[in-house]
Amino acid sequence: MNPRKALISAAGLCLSLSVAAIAGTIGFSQIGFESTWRTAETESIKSAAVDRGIKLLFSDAQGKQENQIKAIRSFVAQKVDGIILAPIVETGWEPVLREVRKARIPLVLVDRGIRVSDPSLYATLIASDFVFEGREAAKWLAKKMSGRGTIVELQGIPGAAPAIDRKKGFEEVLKKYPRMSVLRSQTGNFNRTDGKQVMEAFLKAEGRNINALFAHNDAMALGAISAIEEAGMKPGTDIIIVSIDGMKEAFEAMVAGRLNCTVECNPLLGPLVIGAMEKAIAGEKLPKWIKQVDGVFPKESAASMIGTRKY
Ligand code: GYE
Repeated sequence: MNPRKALISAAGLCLSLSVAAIAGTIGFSQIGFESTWRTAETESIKSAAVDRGIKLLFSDAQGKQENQIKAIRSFVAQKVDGIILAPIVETGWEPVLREVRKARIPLVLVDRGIRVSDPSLYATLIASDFVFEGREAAKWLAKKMSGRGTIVELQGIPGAAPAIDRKKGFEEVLKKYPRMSVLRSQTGNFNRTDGKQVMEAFLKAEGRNINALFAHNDAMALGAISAIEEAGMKPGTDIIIVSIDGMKEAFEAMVAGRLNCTVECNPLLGPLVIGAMEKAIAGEKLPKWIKQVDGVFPKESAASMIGTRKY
């Protein structure tokens, strides 16, 4: 090949490589729509893909891990350039992720971590530190309750990283306060309806013995707020409530005095996720955890902060 021709075909190769890296097809396996937090995340990822000219194949698993596994297999069969996975639970991913690696498709985890023996099964995890969030919720509550009182806890989906780690962080701090105790702790599956139902059961069993509620997300706290009101009590006053996510709706509840504190967990991860995916496709090595930094927002900050909330 003459040098000129070689140069032209090299340029052509570069062009097609960069087009493949930037404007390929990516599959996204989402958990479902358990909360508006998740809807905000989905929208963020979809619009970041559009901004980068990427074709996004979206699959909603309707809350079932088996559907996520099926979706991943179908992405592999379709020979996508990359896969984004929001894993519903921590375990059970190794076999399917090995298939993905064998097909040489980079996989980016978003918003929840997984437990695998071999970290090379995924490129990176983009998520918050849930142990930190649980600790912050407990620290805020301990201060508010002056180190004494009874708590009920609404947990997230059993086996999900944020449910496990938020509980862990919360308990870790609570150990320092022997006069604070968790009366009851049960899952509300990260959704509003279950949050309300489980809070109704807590109220039936414990009545006015409950001083505080720790909800693993805002959606369940909002459901619980309705249950408390229907039981003739004042949420935010009769029962102190701290939750996690920092949704605009939580800020509205704080402005209305029905919620006391929310610990942020940012779902607007689209640009970060797509950016990381492009790097992974280009063969760049990424840090194993791209950690999000979250703030704590007590009721007192709600009125001045609500205008800045984007989800
Ligand atoms: O807190 C919750 C959601 O995985 C971090 O899942 C996420 C959590 C979030 O449905 O609202």
